[in-house]
Amino acid sequence: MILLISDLHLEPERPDISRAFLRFLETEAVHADALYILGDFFEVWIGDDAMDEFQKGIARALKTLSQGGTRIFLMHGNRDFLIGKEFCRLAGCTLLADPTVIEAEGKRLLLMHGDSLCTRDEAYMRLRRWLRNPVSLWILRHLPLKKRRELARKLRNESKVQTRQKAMDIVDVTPEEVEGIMRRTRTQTLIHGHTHRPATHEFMLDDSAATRIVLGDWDRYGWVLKISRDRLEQERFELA
Ligand code: LP5
Repeated sequence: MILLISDLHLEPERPDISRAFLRFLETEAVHADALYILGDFFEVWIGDDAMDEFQKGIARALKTLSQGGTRIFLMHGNRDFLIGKEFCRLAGCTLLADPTVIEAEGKRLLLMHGDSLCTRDEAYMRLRRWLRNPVSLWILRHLPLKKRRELARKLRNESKVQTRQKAMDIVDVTPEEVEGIMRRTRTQTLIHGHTHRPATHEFMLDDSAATRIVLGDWDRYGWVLKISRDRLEQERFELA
């Protein structure tokens, strides 16, 4: 069985979420062949060199899981795209490109964080292009810590203000983008997070049935998608 989660937004200010996550590792993930974390695992990540005790503790918990035999795969989200090799080494996880196609439990699955599908959100697309180009990434990684913290704080504040003013369909995935990438990757099942709108969408892609599963964000509840040969189901559970 494989497990998929995303959008935990782990931070010291939400000990209920990190407690639930640690419990999830010990009770659920430990029995899985692989755990896939599809982005926004942390609330914000400004570089591996800025890792604090909270983040190191999470890395150690993942390492324990990986040493027990569960493979761990991590994809960047829009909050933690600066996670790098050092975190992955500490956590015993493998960084996944966005998008990635995997073959697991007899299924071919397209995995994404989901933010790149929200192309109607032009202001975000501009910001994303700027933040993710190799030159910006190099500059961001080499800024002094104080500057990175300040920049992350300003971006969060501006994002909060602007996101509140955006229409619901602007901040959701664009159907044509979904169809386009599923055609290009020859996949019938897409799994992503980001939008915080957990659901399973069934639709026709050309002449075949297709599915888009949106993973839930961990806030009031925790969410996990469990996939085995005969089952594909997203479960919601209480954090406490
Ligand atoms: O995150 P979420 O889901 O709330 O909103 C996203 C989009 N916003 C973002 C920005 C992040 O929230 C904050 C980034 C965290 C920092 C990570 C490290 C940064 C590196 C810096 C330090 C090394 O991703 C939001 C989408 C929403 O998803 C739904 O898809 O709408 O996009 C925006 O809100 C973008 C705004 O529309 C445009 C923002 C322009 C910012 C202008 C810069 C201001 C500060 C400059 C200071 C020099």
